[in-house]
Amino acid sequence: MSEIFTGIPKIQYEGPASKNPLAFKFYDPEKVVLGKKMKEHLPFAMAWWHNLCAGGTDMFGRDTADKSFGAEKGTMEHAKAKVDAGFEFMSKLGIEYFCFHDVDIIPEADDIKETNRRLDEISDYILAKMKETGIKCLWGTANMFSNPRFMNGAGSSNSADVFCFAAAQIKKALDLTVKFGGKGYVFWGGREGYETLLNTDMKFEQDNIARLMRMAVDYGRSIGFKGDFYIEPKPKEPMKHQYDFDAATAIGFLRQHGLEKDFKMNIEANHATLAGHTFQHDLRVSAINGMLGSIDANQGDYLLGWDTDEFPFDVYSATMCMYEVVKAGGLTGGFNFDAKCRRPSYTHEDMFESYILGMDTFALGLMKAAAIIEDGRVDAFIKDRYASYNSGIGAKIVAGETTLEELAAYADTLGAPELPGSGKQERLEGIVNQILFG
Ligand code: XUL
Ligand code: CO
Repeated sequence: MSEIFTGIPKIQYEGPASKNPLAFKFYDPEKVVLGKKMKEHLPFAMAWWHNLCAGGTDMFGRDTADKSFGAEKGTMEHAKAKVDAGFEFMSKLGIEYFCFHDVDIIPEADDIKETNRRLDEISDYILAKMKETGIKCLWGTANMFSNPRFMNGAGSSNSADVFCFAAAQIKKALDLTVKFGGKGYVFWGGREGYETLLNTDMKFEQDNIARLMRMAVDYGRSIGFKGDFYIEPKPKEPMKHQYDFDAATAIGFLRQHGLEKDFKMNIEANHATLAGHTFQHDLRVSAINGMLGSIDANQGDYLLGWDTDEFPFDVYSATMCMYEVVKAGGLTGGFNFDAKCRRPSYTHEDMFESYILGMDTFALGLMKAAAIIEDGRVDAFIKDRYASYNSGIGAKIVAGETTLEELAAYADTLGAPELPGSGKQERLEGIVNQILFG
């Protein structure tokens, strides 16, 4: 098989002073941070769809990037060329995982039996490449939002036939995920939501989504899938409202339906910001509920109200992300670059430079988060802020050893209580800046 990305070498770490665009400035896979190698802190994954399929099409114009990789699009030869390109790409960057939707890896046929036959053929081809290179699968999923049949969602569709179609796709995507030894299986509820409540039975739709997820768990476990199922929350786009609005909503849904033991969150930065949260917020919500599973690493544009899926370059946000991940003891999943080059960045070289940007940003984030933790001032401040609960009446509250009457009697003895102490936000922000740039 001949080289596809000719002229692009294996990407090496050259250090912060390097001016070579095709080198890592900060991502040094073997460097030890907080007792662990960078590559172990940061299991990066390539998103098949953006990197190997998307050509820059937007609502106003067709592809700018050529992703044919020397084959005719829409054919199985093209599907195989994408596999060749993908594995060369990951090998050159030292990326150890990939993520995929069923329809990313083959041209979908009209008949699902033929689609599944093509999936069998391509998955044999992918598996051989995995064995040859040691590259692994982070997670798989079924695309249940692009085909017109899913215009009203999959589990939330008004049509039982569409629901069955979704079940069939999930079954096959789970088969493939198990075949690849994938660590996770993702539900991104692309159209699981509504455009208007005038035509929507919200409770029925949500119960049906839970039924589909329960069947997926039962089937997955029956074929030996031991990994995590993930919900990837997103508040809107393509639908006006999506049921997996944010981490808190999705976790509540899972608990309501008894699915919380099998599921974790796959948190995407740009989805969290669309929900009106910071990336860090949704990571924290997931972590404190024991459900921080995996991350779709990207970023949005604060001036735009949609999912721009940009490669992450915001070191501040990546730092706070890595602070959450390190504090949570790491991810069971990894960091999937659910990101695409900007439309005018249409060359093969841009594909590499985008990943270098993303990987360097998270390497910086990791090192800066480690520095914040090692510095200790932020963590010490938080601990001290709640010190009134360490003894006396505070300790009784935490231990559950008091009553509202006792607390009211205690309050009677206080006169005017002292103010709760300065939050010192500006001091803490200054500490973070000092650590990032000092
Ligand atoms: C869409 C999105 C998806 C999921 C997988 O916003 O993030 O690509 O990650 O279906
Ligand atoms: Co995503």
